[in-house]
Amino acid sequence: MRLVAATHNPGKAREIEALLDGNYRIVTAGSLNLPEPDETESTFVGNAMLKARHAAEASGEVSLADDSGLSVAALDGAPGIFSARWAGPGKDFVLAMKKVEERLEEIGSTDRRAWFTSALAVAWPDGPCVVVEGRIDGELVFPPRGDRGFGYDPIFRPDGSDLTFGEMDPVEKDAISHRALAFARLKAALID
Ligand code: ITT
Repeated sequence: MRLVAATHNPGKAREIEALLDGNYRIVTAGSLNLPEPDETESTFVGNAMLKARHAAEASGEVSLADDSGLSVAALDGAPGIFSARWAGPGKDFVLAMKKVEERLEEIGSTDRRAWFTSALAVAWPDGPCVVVEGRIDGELVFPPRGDRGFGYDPIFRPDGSDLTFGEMDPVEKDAISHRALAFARLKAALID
């Protein structure tokens, strides 16, 4: 079955494809030239539903969206839903990771607790929308370590691991990540 992945982020698209385990033929919103909607909601769940519904209406096909981000405890959950926007129009995540470090320095916090969230939504054209959320907790690491993964992966070390997501084999990240947990919940929600 064909599934539209409502994302313009190649790093995410790679993980979505791997986590679906070859069971679906993925086409991305980017490759279909679907316009990117403004993410106007105030939660991961709200923005995931908005993106999935938008892609389902624009393509006429079942669409899957992920809205995700890094939340820092000492920054009251920032950047959170603004994680992509902290990287600016140039999508500069070296800059975004530096910004996280600078904000922590500004407030003099040594609390490095953080978590990633992924909200996954599946929408049918003119039909229902199912949404679930996954989260993984860990600690921030400065300077950034590793060049695998995408986005904020080099500064996030999940609890129970010595490696940052940026240093991990993608298979290892996909076994434990916020996105993997959300996919497990999505499968349970759709099949059970
Ligand atoms: P789409 O909306 O087109 O899917 P986006 O990158 O704008 O792409 P989001 O609005 O959900 O997506 O922004 C999430 C940002 O959070 C993303 O750009 C990454 O920088 C970061 N992020 C999400 N999941 C991540 C992960 O597994 N590893 C590292 N960074 C992640």
